[in-house]
Amino acid sequence: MNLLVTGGAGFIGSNFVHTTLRDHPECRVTVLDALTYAGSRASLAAAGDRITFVEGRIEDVALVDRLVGGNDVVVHFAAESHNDNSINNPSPFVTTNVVGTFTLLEAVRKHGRRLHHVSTDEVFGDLELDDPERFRETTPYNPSSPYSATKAGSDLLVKAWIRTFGIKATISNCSNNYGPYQHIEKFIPRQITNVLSGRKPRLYGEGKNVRDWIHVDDHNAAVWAILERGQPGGYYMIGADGEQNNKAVIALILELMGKPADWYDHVNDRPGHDLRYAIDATKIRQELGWRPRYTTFREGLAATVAWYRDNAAWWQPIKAAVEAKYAKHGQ
Ligand code: NAD
Ligand code: TDX
Repeated sequence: MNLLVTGGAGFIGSNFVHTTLRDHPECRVTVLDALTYAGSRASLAAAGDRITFVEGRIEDVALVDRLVGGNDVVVHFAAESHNDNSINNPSPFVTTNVVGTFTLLEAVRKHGRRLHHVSTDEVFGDLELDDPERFRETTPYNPSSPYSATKAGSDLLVKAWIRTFGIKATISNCSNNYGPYQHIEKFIPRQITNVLSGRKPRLYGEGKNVRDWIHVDDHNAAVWAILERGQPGGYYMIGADGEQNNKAVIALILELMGKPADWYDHVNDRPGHDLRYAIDATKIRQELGWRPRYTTFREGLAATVAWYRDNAAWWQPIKAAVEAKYAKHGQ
């Protein structure tokens, strides 16, 4: 199988490439990535010359047409992915997430190729802390931020292309990922690298907000289950029953890193901050037999702390600039 992986130099995409080379050596992998601030060739260094790397944008019609035509399956990770950035400057989110996905869809339609579209639980909006409901495949879309609105837009385009044009596509909506190669602007690696740099972790607001954490390898195993056994036109929720509030996550990071429990700062909250995400992954568990391998958050988080400790060369050069950007917003 010839796989085109968009966004393969980013966090989840690079882990997907490494998983694929290890577990599916029969696949030929081409990565299409624009190498924005979030993408890095260093995240693919371990793949060596076993992949073809193309630097380019998913909105480039001619390039996308050629690459989609030359592959069997497209796994679409490329996106602008950070909520805080989408609040400060929404424009690239519309271009990449909406126009980029549209460009891929038109090429997939023309060439009759299979597409898997990687999306997020944030398209469903948020839940109250005490709501017994969790997001499932039938939950209505209700996004809150410019990021989640553009991801919702991209999902709806894929759904329309499935129904109207009969393209062979699947969609997954996953909860918050953590693991190696995650950009240090994101919550967990920001706090780990803060501690490693002698800075206190930074908690938005009171820290009551809940996220449903999943290790990136479990997310990618679910994507593979969909590629191999998913129903054409099917939608799948991916989550590992990992609900934690942000305060508890910081407490665990401090404990794992040998710091006092109160060694963190409260900083400005995120405007429109979603309160809680929670996934009901019954469908993918029952229909595709997928199960998360990381059953405790502590185990996955300890491995992630060790990865950032061992790979300082990957994140240290950008740490000061990331923190300077946050400081401008009192975060
Ligand atoms: P990331 O920001 O780490 O990586 C995105 C990658 O896409 C980068 O390598 C970047 O260079 C590339 N890219 C950006 N714009 C591009 C463009 N116009 N053309 C080509 N490449 C471009 O993101 P991530 O966290 O790895 O997320 C990957 C996907 O998974 C996204 O679609 C995101 O919405 C989704 N997702 C992420 C999470 C999470 O917790 N991180 C959870 C659920 C779903
Ligand atoms: O320094 C911080 N302090 C803090 O308290 C940062 C960066 C974040 N937070 C809070 C905000 C959120 O409640 O932590 C939580 C997680 O924040 P992010 O890492 O920015 O993730 P989130 O906004 O939940 O979105 C993530 O999960 C869904 C990914 O970035 C998205 O790409 C994915 O779709």
